[in-house]
Amino acid sequence: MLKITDARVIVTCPGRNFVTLRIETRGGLHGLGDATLNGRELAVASYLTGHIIPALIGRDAQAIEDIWQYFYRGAYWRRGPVTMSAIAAVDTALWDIKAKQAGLPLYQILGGASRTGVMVYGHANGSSIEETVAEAQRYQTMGYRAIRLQSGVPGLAATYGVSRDKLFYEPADAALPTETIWSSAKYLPTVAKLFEAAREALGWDIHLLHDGHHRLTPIEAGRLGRDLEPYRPFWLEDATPAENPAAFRLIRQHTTTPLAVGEVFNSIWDAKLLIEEQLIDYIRTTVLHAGGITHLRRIASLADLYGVRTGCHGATDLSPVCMGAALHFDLWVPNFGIQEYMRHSAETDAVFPHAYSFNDGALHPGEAPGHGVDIDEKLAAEYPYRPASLPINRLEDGTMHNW
Ligand code: CS2
Ligand code: MG
Repeated sequence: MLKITDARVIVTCPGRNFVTLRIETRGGLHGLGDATLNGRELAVASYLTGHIIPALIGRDAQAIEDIWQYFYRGAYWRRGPVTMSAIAAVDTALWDIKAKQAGLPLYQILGGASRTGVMVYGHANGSSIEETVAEAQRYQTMGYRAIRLQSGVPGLAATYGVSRDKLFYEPADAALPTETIWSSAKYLPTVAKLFEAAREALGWDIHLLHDGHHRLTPIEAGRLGRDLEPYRPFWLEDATPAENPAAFRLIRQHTTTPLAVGEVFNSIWDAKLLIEEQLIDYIRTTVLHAGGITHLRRIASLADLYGVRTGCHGATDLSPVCMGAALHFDLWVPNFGIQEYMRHSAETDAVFPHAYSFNDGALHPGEAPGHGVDIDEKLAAEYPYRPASLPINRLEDGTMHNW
């Protein structure tokens, strides 16, 4: 019995808000889990503090599966991003402890390395096609083998994925939601032009990706997928909102462009139909928002049966704790596809010292026992929580739309 003696939630804002769960055990081993939900951080912190931690103290930290089932099956009001992010933080912290107890890096506990490194994709964005392509060339020079392209849209003041700061992208830019204006009619003609220019400049020996960010109708998504086929994208992400997975049947009728979905999913049930009908090619669920390592392994195993590969979400609003744990998962998982890698700021990296490192277009989690990420609580305390909301989107006539 490795008794859980204490657990606490650490909220810190080194440039953006992060929520971290720390679990302590008798004998001094501790584990960390990421519980960050962009724009809803305090909801998860409160769920952990009020409903999870009181029932966690005194349990056996080794009983990862039973604890997962206790907090999932034991909650009458199941699923949803808040609940599953909280369960994920517990699960990740317990896997961290399990591996530390064995004195091994987490990937060894999961089944060992299935590859030498974790191919990642970086984010090239710019206000114009030219600026975006130039940024992509910079990533190519840095050794990235996969690059996501997001460009400004003529006639729109803002669009998804184009940031003021080239280093990292943080959309939660105000206490109350910033209102942005969207036009699919203005956006759609620009993407193929962007990819044509990128292929011209970067060549064909590099993977190029794009995120539609939930904004198109199914037929518009099918059209965009077809427009991009000559430029062989690695994937088109969130081409249409996935609340209705059946919409992807229509997209599949019109394009062979690979489709990626799932960063907003929080359980296997969200992904089941898309995977079983092979309506997607990559599943984007994460260690953080989809119930931790324990549940993400189940999703990956279902996906493996249908030739669907993993493509875990890895934006700056997922902390280095999530990235560290994800990389151990990525190194092990047999049907690995790619890992998103939006670099964190220097102040974030200082709060979360970590063992993972980048080399030749790939990340490696390192060989430190556990997931290899820690938190400097003294430094974390210097960055108090700051209210921040994700933007909302309206069409040009004022109609509410997906951001
Ligand atoms: C995006 C995210 O990285 C991605 O693919 O969809 O940046 C997303 O917008 C943020 O994680 C939302 O908080
Ligand atoms: Mg996305």
